[in-house]
Formats: sequence, C-alpha cells, structure tokens
Amino acid sequence: AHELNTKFLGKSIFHFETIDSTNTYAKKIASEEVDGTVVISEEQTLGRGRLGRIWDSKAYEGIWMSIILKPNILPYRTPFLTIIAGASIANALNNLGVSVGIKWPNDIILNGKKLCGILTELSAEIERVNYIVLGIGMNVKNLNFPNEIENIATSLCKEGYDLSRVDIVREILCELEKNYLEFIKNENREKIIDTYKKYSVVLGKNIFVIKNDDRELVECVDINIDGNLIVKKSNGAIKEVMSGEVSVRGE
Ligand code: BT5
Repeated sequence: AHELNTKFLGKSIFHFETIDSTNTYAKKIASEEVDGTVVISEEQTLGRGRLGRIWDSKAYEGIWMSIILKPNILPYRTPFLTIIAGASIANALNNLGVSVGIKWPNDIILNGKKLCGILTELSAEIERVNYIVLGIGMNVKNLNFPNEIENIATSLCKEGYDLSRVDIVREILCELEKNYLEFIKNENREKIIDTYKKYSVVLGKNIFVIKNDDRELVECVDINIDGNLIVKKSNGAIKEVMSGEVSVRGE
C-alpha cells in the first residue's frame, strides 16, 4: 500500500492467500469499510464472471481484485463504471508497454484473446447507490488454462510480457482513481468514451449480440455517452444495446 500514490483507492487493502471470490467478500464488508477499499487474493475458488459464469482464477499469479466504491450517483449510471474501468485498465497497460484492445462491454483483449475481465456489481436503493464493487481479473503468469477457454484466454506472460503484479495494480489504481474522481464530478464522460472507443475492437465490425439463446448479427456503429453500444440491424434499423444481459462475439 505504501507504494501507491493514490488519494483514496487502495488506502485500505485486504489481502488473502485464498478466498471464494474477492467480489463476494467485498460485498460482505462494503457497508463497514471505507470508499476505495481493495480486496485482493492470490487465488479464488469460486471466481465469478457475469451472468453466473465462472472466472478461472487459481493460484497462478494473476490479479484477482475488487474495489469498493461509494459514489453519489444514480444507480442507472453503474454500467459506466465498467466503461471507466475498461478505459483505465487499457491506459494502464498501455503505459506499461502492452498494447491492448477492449471488447465491449467488459473484456480487455490482447492479441485477439481475453486477458482481463471486469465484473461490476451494485447494491442500491431507489435513487441511491449503497456501494459498487468493481471486480477485475487479469491473467498475468498463467501458461495453461482449462480446456474450455484454452483458445480464447491469454496472459501477459504467454504473450511475452514480464511485468510485476504490483506495478500493474499500482498503474491501474492510479488511472482508475483519476478517471473516477473526474466522473463523479460529472466532468469527463465524453473523454472516457473517446478513450474507450480508441481501444475498441468491435467498432465498425459485424458482431453477434447474444441474449439468452438469441443471437443477432449486427454492425457496431458507435458507443454512446452512456456507454451503450449502437448497432445497425440487417434491416437498417439503429438500435441501442445495454450491457446488462448481453454478450457480443465476433462474426
Ligand atoms: C468477466 O465475466 O469477464 C468478469 C470477470 C471478473 C473476474 C474478477 S476476478 C476478481 C473478482 N472476483 C470475482 O469473483 N470476479 C471478479 P464474463 O464477461 O461473463 O466472462 C466470463 C467468461 O470468460 C467465461 O465464461 C469464460 O469463457 C472466460 N474466462 C473464464 N476465466 C477466464 C480467464 N481466467 N481468462 C480469460 N477468460 C476467462
């Protein structure tokens, strides 16, 4: 923690050798702990992705961490935190010499494969956020992945980058804090979206939008100020897609 030059992110850190899920733990302690508290673990036994999916996070020196945030924003703005996190992580890796892309809404892509995922969870009342837990999972040293994801997942090491986890975490928290503080002052949504779009690997591409068992081939034409995907359907109609219940996949 002493190596961080952030104002509030990571001033309080919980570190575990093993835990079920840092997001689950962060949600348990969120009400009692200060804004910006970080939970990090060497291993997760029940790492979670979105929509009940599994996040493989064994003890292979990845970054499995969750950040507790207590912004004074309306709950419907929460998905924008995933956008901020994506842009911040991409900037952080870029600063460290790793050129990554972002696959809307929550994947950081390196050489066409998934390097990192973001899981944003919300506890709210009407018109008021209690807390948001921002979960970040990044593959750092993994050389082997379970069969199911062998072809879609990668790590920094696997792609030839030898970076220290401390340096990466420090850089991410720094970028994230800067962007987040501007965001809660309502100052930088355009700037964040521009950054996010700069890294986007889906803009201008034909993609499948997948919802439950439905999949629709569309052209991705924009990402709007709310962080939603603007797509063009085969009949020419323009539609706004929200991140909540969908996944996207390349054609
Ligand atoms: C995500 O979900 O990408 C969000 C992942 C968030 C993980 C962090 S780790 C710290 C915190 N604590 C948690 O319990 N979670 C967060 P989603 O978009 O649903 O993607 C999940 C999909 O990614 C899976 O269905 C697999 O296909 C793939 N996947 C699973 N493990 C992976 C890994 N280690 N690397 C790359 N891809 C993986």
